[in-house]
Amino acid sequence: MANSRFEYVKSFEQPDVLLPNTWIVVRIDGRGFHKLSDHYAFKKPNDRRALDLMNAAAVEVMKELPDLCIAYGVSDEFSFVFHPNCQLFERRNGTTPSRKLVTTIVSTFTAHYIYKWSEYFPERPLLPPYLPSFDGRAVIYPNNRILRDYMSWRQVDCHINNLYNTTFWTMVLQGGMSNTDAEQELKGTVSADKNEILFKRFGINYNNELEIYKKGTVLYRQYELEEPNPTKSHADEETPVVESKQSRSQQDKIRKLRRKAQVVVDHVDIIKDEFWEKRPWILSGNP
Ligand code: DGT
Ligand code: MG
Ligand code: MG
Ligand code: MG
Ligand code: MG
Repeated sequence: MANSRFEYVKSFEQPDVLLPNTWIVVRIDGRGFHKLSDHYAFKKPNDRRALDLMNAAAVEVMKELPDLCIAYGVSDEFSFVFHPNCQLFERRNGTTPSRKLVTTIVSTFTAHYIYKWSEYFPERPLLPPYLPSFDGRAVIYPNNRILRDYMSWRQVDCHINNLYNTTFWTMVLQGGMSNTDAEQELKGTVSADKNEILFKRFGINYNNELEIYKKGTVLYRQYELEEPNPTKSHADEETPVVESKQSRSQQDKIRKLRRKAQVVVDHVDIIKDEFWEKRPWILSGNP
């Protein structure tokens, strides 16, 4: 582009770089899904089709961006995780702009969510002004332990909210209580109290609820490498600093392997070591 007297406006664009060699998590969240879920009559507390649609859109994001190594979703949110050795958008030069990653993920996810909507809700066409949109943010985490604590935080949140919502909506829908009365009774209760209300009053054993509701959804790539009986734990070892040592062709090879791998949709514990020990490639980033 030729120089023009207008070009100086470029200097107003400020960098928003993400530190190199760190985990990057982009978390997206549905905007105003409280209203949206009411409008399209999502089942309370959990709508299986709505969750399946979230997961299907997230799988497409994983397929389009092979640099993603794991994702975790619950309710109207999804966290997408880039490995420290990821060189998407020229991270090699330390110049991955946060906004570029976030906007790419948010728009790719939203596009697929809307595209697939009619497959999951054929009888409820999307109509303005109730169109789904998502916000997003990128956060960096300096090591494996903190990345795993982030993932654990989201899964604990899933558990706490789901136990509350399951109890609340059972009291309202099966127990005939008003929203305010149920809310009042649940104020200050701990998990054991809610389990007891469910079991004693409604004969519901919370443990028998679906795993997708209790644990949320984890997406990762499956290779032939799975270690069925891990003998040695690599899960807590720090990621070696490989960024500057991986050549472009190595990166391309890894991307190819990742593209070919199947994206698995799972509903399992990601807090304990077992999940990470069985799939060492997620933390090692290779492939
Ligand atoms: P935001 O994120 O600040 O724009 O506002 P919301 O309304 O999206 O609030 P948020 O993200 O804190 O909470 C998620 C909302 O989505 C919550 O009100 C319940 C609703 N939601 C998500 N999944 C389901 C579902 O499976 N069934 C029903 N009935 N509602 C759901
Ligand atoms: Mg939000
Ligand atoms: Mg939301
Ligand atoms: Mg949310
Ligand atoms: Mg362009």
